[in-house]
Amino acid sequence: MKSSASTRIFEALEAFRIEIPSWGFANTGTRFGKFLQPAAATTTEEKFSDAAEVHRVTGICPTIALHVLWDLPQGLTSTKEISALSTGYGIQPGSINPNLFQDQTYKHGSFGNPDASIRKRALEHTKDSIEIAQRLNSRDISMWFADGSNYPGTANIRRRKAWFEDGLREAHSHLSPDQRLLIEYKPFEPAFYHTDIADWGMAIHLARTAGPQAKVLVDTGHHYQSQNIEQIVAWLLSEEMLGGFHFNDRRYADDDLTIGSIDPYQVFRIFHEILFYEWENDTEADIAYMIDQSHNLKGKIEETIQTVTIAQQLFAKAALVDHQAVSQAQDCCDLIGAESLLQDAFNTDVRPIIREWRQSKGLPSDPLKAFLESGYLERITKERSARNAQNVSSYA
Ligand code: PSV
Ligand code: MN
Repeated sequence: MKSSASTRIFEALEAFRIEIPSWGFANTGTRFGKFLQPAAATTTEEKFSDAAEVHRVTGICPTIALHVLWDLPQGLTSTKEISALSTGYGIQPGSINPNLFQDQTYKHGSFGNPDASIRKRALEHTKDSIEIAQRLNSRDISMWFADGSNYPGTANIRRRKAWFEDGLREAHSHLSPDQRLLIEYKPFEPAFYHTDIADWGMAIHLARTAGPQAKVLVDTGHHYQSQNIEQIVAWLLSEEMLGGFHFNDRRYADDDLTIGSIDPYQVFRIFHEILFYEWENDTEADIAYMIDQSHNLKGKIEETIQTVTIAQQLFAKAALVDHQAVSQAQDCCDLIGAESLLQDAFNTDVRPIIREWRQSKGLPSDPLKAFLESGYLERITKERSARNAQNVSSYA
């Protein structure tokens, strides 16, 4: 007989899937330079292969997020190659990310550019991305804009807002009924004075203006220091506007560090708000859990496995919270009682039960160990090192 804790954890693990980003396997760095890794992926095929390896040992990463420019350089024509890779490696294309920031034309913005012909070009790329997603059976199109300005007075903030409203409304009209447009916000970087979609308030406004299939995407690194992210999550849930997450951890800015490496309790609190909402409303929140990290020093596949297993642990811990008891404690203002219910769940070692669950699924009980013993890393290091020694481009 399973204890109620293990039943809760088993149920939570059955439901928990997390998407990995193709760009997490490629060489990346900082604005100060890149340290190339001999085993980094240099082609889209290698990214699929690495993602398949992560899924093989964890069992919870069936999809890979794709960035159009980096993974589908020929746009719509590249969908044939992606479909073949998906079949070959048993990994489904996940969210599709248009690239509206890298091309020289986007120096002064994309949807918010004062030049109508550049706005049109950005919209065409977005429409192509929606069609790419349709051809690949991907549901979500993740919109992140680097648009903004560096100096006061240099941009008409209100007009740019209106251009964003128009562009997103138009993009939304091209979605098929089951697709979603996820709108990601970020308060700074690459722009340092104003960002056109700087916070969740702006994102929710634009999503509502765009149409019913537009939702907000919360990238955990896209907040100011010490901002209460779980409160934002709770509000978005209550407004039925939370579409998904880009998980990563941060110490200072948008650092894209391993999930939970700096503040695991933060991730736990986010998961708790979601599971508490689901319990209270007897519903399943339709949320895409995705990772958005770049590992310029840690081994890429190893780090992705580490991230996925930590996310799984934190989700399992959150599933241990006794919602009925929290609700009662909140109602009678039993502060220590309510808080302790969260702390007790967070402090429970869920790893033995997760190992049991993995065994019940025929998965390795220690995914990282299984990967390191598989010989895959040695093989790709040999195969890729020469190419990586020359390849200084990032992401693609
Ligand atoms: C921007 O910082 C971001 O979070 C967006 O989601 C991009 O698509 C991703 O990182 C990769 O640059
Ligand atoms: Mn992101």
